[in-house]
Amino acid sequence: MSRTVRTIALASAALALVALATPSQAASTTGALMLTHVRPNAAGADTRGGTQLNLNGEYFVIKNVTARTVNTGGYVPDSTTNTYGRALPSYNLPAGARAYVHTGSGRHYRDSSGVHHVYRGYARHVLLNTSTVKNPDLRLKKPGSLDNNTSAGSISSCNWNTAADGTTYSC
Ligand SMILES: [Ca+2]
Ligand SMILES: [Ca+2]
Ligand SMILES: [Ca+2]
Repeated sequence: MSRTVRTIALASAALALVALATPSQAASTTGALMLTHVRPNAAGADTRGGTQLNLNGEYFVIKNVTARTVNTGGYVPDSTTNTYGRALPSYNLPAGARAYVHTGSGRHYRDSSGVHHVYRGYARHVLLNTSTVKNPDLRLKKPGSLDNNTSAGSISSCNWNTAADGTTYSC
């Protein structure tokens, strides 16, 4: 075995070990914020008589993985099936903290268990309940990125396929 072949073989063995040790659903990020969970299908009926219901029951969860406060303003959630992903509102998320990013309207706040809540202000549900065509279904992109359904600017992603009613999925 030549040195090159042996080096490649060792590298492959090391990669195989890493693959075994890493859960397939582990959330990850290359930036300051990470998508950790998603609830694409709000509990109960989504609409009734043309009225959108429980918009804030549809959400995703982000975590500040850094040791400093990060302002969420400008980060772009890009659903890969549409192009109306407005940037996140300005909100100071403390180091290590998590925030539920709700689809509907409300006043951003920190709840009694220390989890934060941020509101996107949509008047309709925006995360597909069934999304089996695209992978991932949602990307979080760094500020200044476009909602153009490509990976450009992506720091973290989430895929769910078919989302059951009122069920939260790990990213
Ligand atoms: Ca939905
Ligand atoms: Ca529902
Ligand atoms: Ca999109």
